[in-house]
Amino acid sequence: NQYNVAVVGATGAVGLKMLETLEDRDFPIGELKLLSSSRSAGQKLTFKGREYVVEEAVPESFDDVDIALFSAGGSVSKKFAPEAVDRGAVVIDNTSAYRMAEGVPLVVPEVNEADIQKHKGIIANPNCSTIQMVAALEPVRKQLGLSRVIVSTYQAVSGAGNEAADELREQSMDFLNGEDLKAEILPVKGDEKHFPIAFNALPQIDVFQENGYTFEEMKMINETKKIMHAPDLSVAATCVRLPFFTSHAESVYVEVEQSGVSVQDIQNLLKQAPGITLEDDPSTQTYPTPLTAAGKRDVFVGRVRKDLDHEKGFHMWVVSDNLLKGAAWNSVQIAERLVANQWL
Ligand code: 11C
Repeated sequence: NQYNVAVVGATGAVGLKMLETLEDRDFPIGELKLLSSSRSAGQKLTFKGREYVVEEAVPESFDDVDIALFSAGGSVSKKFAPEAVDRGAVVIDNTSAYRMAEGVPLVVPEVNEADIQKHKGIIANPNCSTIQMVAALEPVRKQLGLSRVIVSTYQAVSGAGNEAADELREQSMDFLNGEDLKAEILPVKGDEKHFPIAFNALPQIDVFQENGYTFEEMKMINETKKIMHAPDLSVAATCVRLPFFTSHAESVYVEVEQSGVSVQDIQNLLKQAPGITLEDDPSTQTYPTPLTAAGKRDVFVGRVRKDLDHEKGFHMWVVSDNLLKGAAWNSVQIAERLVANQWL
């Protein structure tokens, strides 16, 4: 079987990775449509050696489309995802527009693949920093139970899009040349103040909510509970942007429900888990970093340690390419499971 696929937001940081991933995985595509806002329409992109012109998305773009991968911002998804569904497509949406909506599955295949089949046209792809964390924690939760998660993130600028990556590049050059730094995008495009990211760390990702947490932090908290079907799990997050381009890293503290668990027990669970690579050996300085994880589809885990005071507490370091497992690969993986299980 072949499927007609549309990629909405094809020219963006995630859209380009979606095309790369569809090509790498040899996804069974009949016809491919590359769509964008009017601003990027007309650009040319190559897929499997053939050149495609990016078209402006309009409702009729979704006629005859089987699977539509959206990654062009929440407002585009709100406008066009229902149109695509009305025309018979299944939407895999990589924005926050529908993630917490009742009846919309929020899926990380290693955790809750079976939720895909409950879709009513839209399947949501979680936030990148959430995906890698739940993929690493699910094997632990399944076997040992989980009562508490406290995470601090170290996130790449590409999470905020190509403009943020350009801003880091320019500021880094200016900093090294002793010039004044221009900050216009980060921490959040359109927010009141901007601060340099080069040689800095910004404890704000996305806008602040009334409770003092940022939207990124609340995504990690709420999405984790929904994906794991664990409304009572305690989750707290602090999300920080750092000056590197690719991969998010996370320091994760968990409390398991079982007693008497060892570091080796957790390492063994992670070693056997799908989509996880354990890189953990202090004696050889083996642990994942953003640079070593970039360009790879797995979630990498290292630095597994037992808390020194809490018998059921463990710490670990989780790193993954935010544009691949955090976005494009997770979306394509959902599409693969959708067609393999005939859940369209
Ligand atoms: C960041 N995690 O690094 C964000 C990007 O909700 O899909 C992903 C935003 C989202 O800024």
